[in-house]
Amino acid sequence: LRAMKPVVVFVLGGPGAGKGTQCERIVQKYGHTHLSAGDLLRDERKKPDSQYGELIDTYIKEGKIVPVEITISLLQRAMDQAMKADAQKNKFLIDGFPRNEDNLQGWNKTMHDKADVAYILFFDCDNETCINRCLERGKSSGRTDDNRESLKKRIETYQMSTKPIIDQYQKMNKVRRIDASGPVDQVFKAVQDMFDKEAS
Ligand code: UP5
Ligand code: MG
Repeated sequence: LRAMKPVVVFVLGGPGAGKGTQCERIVQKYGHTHLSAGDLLRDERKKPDSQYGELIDTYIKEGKIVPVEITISLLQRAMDQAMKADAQKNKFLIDGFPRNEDNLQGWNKTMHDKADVAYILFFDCDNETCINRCLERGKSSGRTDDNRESLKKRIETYQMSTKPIIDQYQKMNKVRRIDASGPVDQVFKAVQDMFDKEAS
């Protein structure tokens, strides 16, 4: 059996929109491999020998977007590892990426012949709900960016840099929008309807 080319769904939406939560459910039901760019960056930051630890730290606290070379190298490594473990498991959810033009260009440059992007799964959620979810999580998450000051910047970055990327894909009819403001089960119901339609 030949190794299959990875097929990628980019999962986007504001901070706290529920990207990670819904990706976990999708993995259980549809068997994708879930790669969260934010989680990969946080893991990298924790490594004592990482040359990027401090940079990642600062960017995350400030809600700024890490230079794409770093993020892409982490994503590529994680994809390679997953494909090595199971070459037939080629469906990926890439969560929280691409967040800006730099990310998108970096992806296109490095990955255009290595993976196909199927569409953007867009979890659409109002800012207030997003902020409240992250503040609630902040009581126990230990995330350095789940506080009002960082959240203000994360929302700003999302509106200024990430929304235009979603709009760009929308013009190519490559956005699947899900209302993400309701309870988890309700959102996942909409996700399933979408996935089942997409597959048929
Ligand atoms: N929750 C989830 N769904 C809910 C629902 N329907 N109803 C009620 N509560 C719900 O959920 C957030 C919280 O809300 C949880 O407590 C959950 O239980 C609850 P989660 O599923 O974690 O939402 P998610 O959208 O994944 O939120 P997250 O905080 O992860 O979003 P961000 O996009 O802000 O964070 P990410 O980890 O992707 O990025 C963090 C930072 O890393 C960025 O700000 C940036 O500095 C950096 N970064 C880059 O530089 N480049 C990248 O490519 C990626 C990240
Ligand atoms: Mg997340």
